[in-house]
Amino acid sequence: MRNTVEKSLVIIPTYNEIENAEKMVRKVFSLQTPFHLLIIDDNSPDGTAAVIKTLQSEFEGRLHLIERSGKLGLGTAYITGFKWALEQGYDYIFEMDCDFSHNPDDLERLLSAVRNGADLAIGSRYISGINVINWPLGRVLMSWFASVYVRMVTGMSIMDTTAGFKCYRRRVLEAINFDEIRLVGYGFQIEMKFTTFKMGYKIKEVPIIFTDRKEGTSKMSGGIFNEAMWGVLKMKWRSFWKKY
Ligand SMILES: Nc1nc2c(ncn2[C@@H]2O[C@H](COP(=O)(O)OP(=O)(O)OP(=O)(O)O)[C@@H](O)[C@H]2O)c(=O)[nH]1
Ligand SMILES: [Mg+2]
Repeated sequence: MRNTVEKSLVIIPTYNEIENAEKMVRKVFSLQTPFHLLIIDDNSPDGTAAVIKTLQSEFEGRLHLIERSGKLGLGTAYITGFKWALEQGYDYIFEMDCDFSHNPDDLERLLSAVRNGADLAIGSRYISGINVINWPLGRVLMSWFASVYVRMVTGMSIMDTTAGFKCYRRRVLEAINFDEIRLVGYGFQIEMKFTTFKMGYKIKEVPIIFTDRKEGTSKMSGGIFNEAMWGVLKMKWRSFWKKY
């Protein structure tokens, strides 16, 4: 029989986040909800994984680490984390960045949305105006128009389609065939939402304020943007043919 105490896991992929890693771990464990953390580190050259290992004895049983051999991308990092979370029996599974763009204080608001009936809660920058701090205007516009484009192509009513701050109810991840998730980067975030949407699960956007990273370096690249633009069309096409 499964444990009756509900368990929440926050998955954080890291690549060269040494400036943020310890601060992030301490912040998450200072919250009232007893979240567990899973860090998926891709052999960061700056030694992020070593920092996590030194903290593991202090937070025994709550701080978990999976080390991969090299930079394999955000999408596969999350899929590795999702599979682990399901095996370990977690009920609520979160995605969050390590760079404090996502405010850990909002984890509890996402959790409440799912506890109150949503299957997927999305920390949304665009549900009440545009809540992005310190991004150059060009990047804000690109992200906002990308969301409009994705809504048009997919028919989803989600305002922040590329958001990466989320809480899934376990049953959503159990229902997704991860082998069929093709896109990486921002495309991965879109495809996970589209898959959840197509299966008819209840999606709720929770307004958040997103702040550009202060420490560490960006892993964003133009390639990821192109992949998302073309990938969304291909994704819609595949889903159209699957119906017939
Ligand atoms: N494990 C793993 N983590 C990654 C990889 N790429 C990015 N990350 C992590 O994923 C999260 C989001 O990456 P960011 O670099 O912040 O991407 P972004 O938010 O689009 O761009 P910036 O905030 O401008 O840097 C961070 O915690 C990164 O450390 C990767 O290939 N593997
Ligand atoms: Mg970031």
